[in-house]
Amino acid sequence: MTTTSLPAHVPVSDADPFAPDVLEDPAPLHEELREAGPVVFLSRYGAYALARYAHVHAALVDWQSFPSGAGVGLSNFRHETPWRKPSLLLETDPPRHDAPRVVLERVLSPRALRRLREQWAADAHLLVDELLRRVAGTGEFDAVPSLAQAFPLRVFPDAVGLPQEGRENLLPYGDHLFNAFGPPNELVARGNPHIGRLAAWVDAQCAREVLAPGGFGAQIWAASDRGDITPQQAPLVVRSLLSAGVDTTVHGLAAILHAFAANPEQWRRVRAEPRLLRVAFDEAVRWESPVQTFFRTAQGDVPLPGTVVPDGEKILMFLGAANRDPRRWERPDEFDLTRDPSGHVGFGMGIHQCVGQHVARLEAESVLTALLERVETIELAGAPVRHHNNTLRAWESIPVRVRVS
Ligand code: HEM
Ligand code: OVM
Repeated sequence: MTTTSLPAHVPVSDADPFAPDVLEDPAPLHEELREAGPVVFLSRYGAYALARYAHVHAALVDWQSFPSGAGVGLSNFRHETPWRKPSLLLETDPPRHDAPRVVLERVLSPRALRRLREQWAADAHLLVDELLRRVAGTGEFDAVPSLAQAFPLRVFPDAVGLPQEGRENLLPYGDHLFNAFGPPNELVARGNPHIGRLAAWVDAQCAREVLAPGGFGAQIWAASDRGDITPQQAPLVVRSLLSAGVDTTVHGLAAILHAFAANPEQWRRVRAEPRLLRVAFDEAVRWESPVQTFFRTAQGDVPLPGTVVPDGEKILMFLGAANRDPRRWERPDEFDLTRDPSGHVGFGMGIHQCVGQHVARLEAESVLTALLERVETIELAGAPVRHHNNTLRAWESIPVRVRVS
C-alpha cells in the first residue's frame, strides 16, 4: 500500500493481526482497534477492520453489502484463484448458498443429533474413565491431547462415516485451511509442502462409496438422490464437514477446559448446579472465540461510520474483539457462568452462522458431563502453551491437575 491510496477520514493502523506476538495475545491489538474508531484501515493488507460488537454484528447480518463469494480470507477471489474449489457453504452467497445450507441444517439439526446423544455420552465416560485410571497417581495430564483432541477424533469421523485409515490427516488439513484464510505468512509456508497430499485424502473421503451408511456423509448423498442438491454438489458439502468440523471443536473444547482450569471457582459452581453446563460452552466460545476472524468483500461502495469502503475491498471482522467489546459486555474479560452469553458472534451471525454449532455443543456437553461426575476440582498444573494459527485461537498444551471424587 502506498500513502496515496490511504482512505480519508479513517484511522490507519500498520499493525499485523497475523504476527506471532499478536497471535500469542491478541487482546492489546483488539483494544487498540476498538478504541481507534468503528472502522480502521489496516495499511499492511489494504483491508478495513471492524472490531466493535455493533459493527461486526451489522456486517455479519448484511450479506448483500458484505458477501462471502469472493472468499472469507484475505485472498480476493475476484482477482486471485482460490487454492481449493470454494466451499458451497462458507464461500458462497444466495441463491447458490441456499440449497446446500438447507441440507446441512437438516443433517446437523438438534433433532437429527438425538440419535448420537447416548453413544457420545457413553464414549465420553469411557474416555474419561480410561484417562483418570491412567493418571491415578498424580491427577495430572495435558488436556489438549487427552481430551480436547481425543474426544472429537473419537466421535466425529465415525458420525460422518469415514473409514479408519488416514484420520490423522483431519487436524493438519484443518490447521492449514484456517491458516490459509490469513496472509501467505510463515504459518502458511510451513503447511504448503503437505497440503497437496492432505487435500487429496480429504477430497477422496467425500465420494459416496467411501462413506458408511447412516452417517452425515451418506445423508448428504441421500439428499442429492432426493434432488435437494445435485450429485456434483454432494462431495463439496461433505468436504465442508471435514473442513470445519474437527479443528474447531478441538479448540472449542480446549477453550472450555482452559476456562475451567484457570477459573476453578467456576467449576465448583457448575458442580453445584450442573444445569449451568448448557450456558458454559457458549460462554467459553464468547470468552475465547476459537474462530477469531473472517473477511468479507465490499459489494458496491459500502458506507460505514465515517467512511465508504470502495467496491471489492476486503473487510476483516474481529469476532474475538467483538465478543469482548465493553460497549456490549460487562466485565468482558471474565469467564462468568452467571452472564447470558447469547448474542455472541463466536459462531458468526446471519445466513452463514455456524451450521455445526449443535454438533459442537453436544460434543462439549458429552465430555463435560462425564468430567463433572468424576472430577471434584480442576486447576492448571503448569503454564499452558498456545498453538498459533492465522484464524483459530488455539492451545498446544494445557497441563491440568484434577482431584477425583
Ligand atoms: C460456519 C465457528 C464448529 C461447520 C461457522 C462460522 C463460524 C463458525 C464463526 C461463520 C463463518 C462466516 O460467517 O463466514 C465455529 C466454532 C465451532 C464450530 C467456534 C466450534 C466451537 C463447527 C462444526 C461443524 C461446523 C462442528 C461441522 C460439523 C460449519 C460450516 C459453516 C460454519 C459448514 C459454514 C456455514 C455457512 O456458510 O452457511 N462456524 N464452528 N462448524 N461452520 Fe462452524
Ligand atoms: C467449509 C468451511 C471451511 C472452514 C470453516 C468453515 C467455519 C467452513 O469448507 O465450508 O466454517
